[in-house]
Amino acid sequence: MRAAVLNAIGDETLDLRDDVTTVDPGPHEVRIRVRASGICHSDLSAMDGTLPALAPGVVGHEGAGEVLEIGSGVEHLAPGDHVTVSFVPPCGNCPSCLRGEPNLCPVHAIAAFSTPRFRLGDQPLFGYAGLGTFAEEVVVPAPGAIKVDPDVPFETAALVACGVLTGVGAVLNTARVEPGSTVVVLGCGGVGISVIQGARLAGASVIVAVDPVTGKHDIAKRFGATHATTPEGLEAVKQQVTSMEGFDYAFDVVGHPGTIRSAWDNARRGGSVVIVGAGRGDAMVQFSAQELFLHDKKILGSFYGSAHVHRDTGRMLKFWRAGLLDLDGMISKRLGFDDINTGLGLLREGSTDVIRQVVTIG
Ligand code: CXF
Ligand code: ZN
Repeated sequence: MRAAVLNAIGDETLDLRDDVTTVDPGPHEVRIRVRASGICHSDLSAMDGTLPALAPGVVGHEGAGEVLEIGSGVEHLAPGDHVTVSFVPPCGNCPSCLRGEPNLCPVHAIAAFSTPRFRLGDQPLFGYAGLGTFAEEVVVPAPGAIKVDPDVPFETAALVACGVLTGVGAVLNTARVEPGSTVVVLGCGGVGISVIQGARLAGASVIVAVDPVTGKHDIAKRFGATHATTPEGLEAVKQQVTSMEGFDYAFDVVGHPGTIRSAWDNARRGGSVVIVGAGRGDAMVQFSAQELFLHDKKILGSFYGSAHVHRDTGRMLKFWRAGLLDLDGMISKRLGFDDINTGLGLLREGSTDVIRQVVTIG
C-alpha cells in the first residue's frame, strides 16, 4: 500500500512509497482504511526532532477512515464503521483513565515507542504517535478508533482527531473559559483557530488573535477573533481592550519560550495561562520566584485538550452540526497523497493561506 515514510529524523521530505504493509491486527486491535489525514504542525515537529519520534516510520496522526477488520475481543466496532483515530487510545483501567483523565493514559502511548505498526520488506516501521495516518491503512488499538456517524465527511472528521480536540478542548476542558471573558490567543494555525472557535463557543466577549503573519489576521476574525494583531501590536490592543489589566485567559499555541512568556505577561493577575503549543524538551522558560506567587496566575498545561476522546469527538461534531464550530472552513487546502511534501513545505514556511491542509488518502 501507499505510505509516506520518514527515513530519518532531520529529513525535510517524506519518501512516498507504494510497497509498505501494516502489521496484522492482534487481539483488541483494528485495521482501518484511512480516508483522510490532516497535516498538523506536530508532523513537522516529529520530522525535525522537536517532538520525540522514531524513524524509520510513517508520520501523520490526525486521521479518519473506515474499519476494515477487527481483531478478537473487539466489541464496539464492526467492519464498515466510520471512525477517527486517536494518538492516545484510553485503556480504561489505568489510574489516569480511572480518575477521569483519559488524555493522559500512558498504556498505548508508551507501547507505540516499542511496537512497529508497519513493514517495508524486512524493515519494521513505526507509526508516529502510534498512528501513521499518511498511509492507506493503519492498525491501531481498538480504543483508539472512535466511531462517528457515516454522514460526516472523512476530511471533517479527521480534523477533530487532533487539532480540534486539542484547541477547543483546551478552552472548554482545560481552562473552562467563562462567558464574558477576555481571551488572547498566541498563534493562529489550525490549533490556534480551534482555540479561537472554542473561545467564541464559550461566550468570550473579547478574543484577540496574535500572529506575526498578518495574512492570518482576517482568517482569525472569520473564526471569531474580535481583534487581530502582530506580537508587536499586542501591547496597544491589550491597553485598549483590558484597560491594561491583562486578559482573563492567555493561550500559547506555539510552544516557544517567547510566546509562553508573552502569554504569562499578557494574562491579568489571577488569570489563566494555558500552554497548548508543543515545544521542545530542552527549551526553557523563565519566571521569577516572586512573580509566580505575587501575580496569582494559574499556569495550565493542556495535553490533547484535556479531552475524553470518546466523549468529546461526538461533542465536537454536535457543535459542528449546530453551526457552532466551522470545521469545513478550516480546510484551506485539499491535497492528494502525492502532495504531502508540498503541504508540509507550506506549513513549514508559515504560508498565509494554510490553516489546515487535508490529504484525501483514498
Ligand atoms: C501532538 C502531541 C505529541 C504526539 C502527537 C500529537 N499533539 C498535537 O499535534
Ligand atoms: Zn496534531
